[in-house]
Amino acid sequence: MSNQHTYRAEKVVQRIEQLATITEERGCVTRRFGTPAFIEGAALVKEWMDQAGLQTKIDSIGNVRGRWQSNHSGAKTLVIASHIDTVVNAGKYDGPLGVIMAIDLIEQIKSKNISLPFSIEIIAFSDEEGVRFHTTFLGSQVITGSFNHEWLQKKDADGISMQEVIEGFGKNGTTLAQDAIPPNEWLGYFEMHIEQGPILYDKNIPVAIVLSIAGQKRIAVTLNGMAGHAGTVPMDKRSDALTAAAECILKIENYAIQQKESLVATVGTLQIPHSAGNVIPGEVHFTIDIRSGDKNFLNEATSSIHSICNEVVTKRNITIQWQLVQETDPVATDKNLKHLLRKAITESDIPVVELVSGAGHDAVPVARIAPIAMMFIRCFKGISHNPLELAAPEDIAQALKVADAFMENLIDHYSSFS
Ligand code: HGY
Ligand code: MN
Ligand code: MN
Repeated sequence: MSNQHTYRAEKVVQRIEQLATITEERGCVTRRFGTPAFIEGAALVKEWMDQAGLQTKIDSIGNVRGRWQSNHSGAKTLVIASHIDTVVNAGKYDGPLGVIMAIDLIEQIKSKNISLPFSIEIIAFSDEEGVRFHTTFLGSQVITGSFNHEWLQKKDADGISMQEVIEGFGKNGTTLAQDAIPPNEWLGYFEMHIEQGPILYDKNIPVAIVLSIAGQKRIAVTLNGMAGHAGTVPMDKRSDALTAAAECILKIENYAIQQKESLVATVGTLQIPHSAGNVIPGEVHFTIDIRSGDKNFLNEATSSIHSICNEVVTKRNITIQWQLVQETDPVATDKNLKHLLRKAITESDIPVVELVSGAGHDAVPVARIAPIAMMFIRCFKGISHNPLELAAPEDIAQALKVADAFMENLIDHYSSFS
């Protein structure tokens, strides 16, 4: 590995560590959309983009954007992006790695003083995870013009609306539409991201090409039974919302295990309002995250899981509210961009691995209006959404080498037209 790539990778890791010190909670990494920690982290990323000589701004949904304008008339825009919001108690690499590597990539190209045949815009998206308002891809949906203005009224767990959060960082929901990049201006989209799975780790290969990204549905479930005295209500006279939820959750897991070749389903949150040790739970809220690479099967599996829950609550004399909060179809990456990325990997003497992404990414809303490409970078045992998340500097160096070659291929390809 060249010293240059090793040095650049070490600088990427330093920035990863620096950004990770900016968090809502000491002792772990949490930077949810629109929080003071998020705003501070965005300012740091904007500083790095300024240092790279880009035209920078923070847009009305909090995306941090750095643009290198081509002087070719009619030049389209290549967006290189990922996200800087995190889940709760997150790893340091999920999102920030792709943004920080993108800034390094541009610095590298700028040092060559070439005439860029297309514009490049680096974007640090503000809400890929959807942790605060349970609507993922807020930043990329603004960029692609698919943001639903009704979401502005959504409230977080503290009753604060999205509109208030946006006003809190000095922006205004009425200008969201102006922040979109019109479909005809897109050349394409490129995202670098840790794999968040174990395949590259097991194969001992540093990077992979993403073939497609699984579709997902997020469901919010409320079960209502009858709160009661833990000491006086006989066991056969209860409508216990928590035991009903427990039976639903285990049956959902069992169903997904039976369909494990093409499905994952996860109950990631469970809330018991007004809970107390001596009270039979009368109300429970939980969320179901259902994913599949096959759109029809995703729909089929979701209705099967709904039926499973209905059967459980009927026999337990519980009522159920089932709300589809968010859904995205599976998307495929672009064959021309895949070809250039495959070429770059081969030129870097790395075996070509092609993977389907079970994780969602900001590339999903972009795929609706522009060609997308994604490159995965190996992470330690595939661990992610966990403080143990880690990408080795030598893998980042290899990924930078591939990304350099990919950008050269793109620039050569489009220079021949302009
Ligand atoms: O949940 C996901 O797939 C991503 O981490 N937002
Ligand atoms: Mn991510
Ligand atoms: Mn994530």
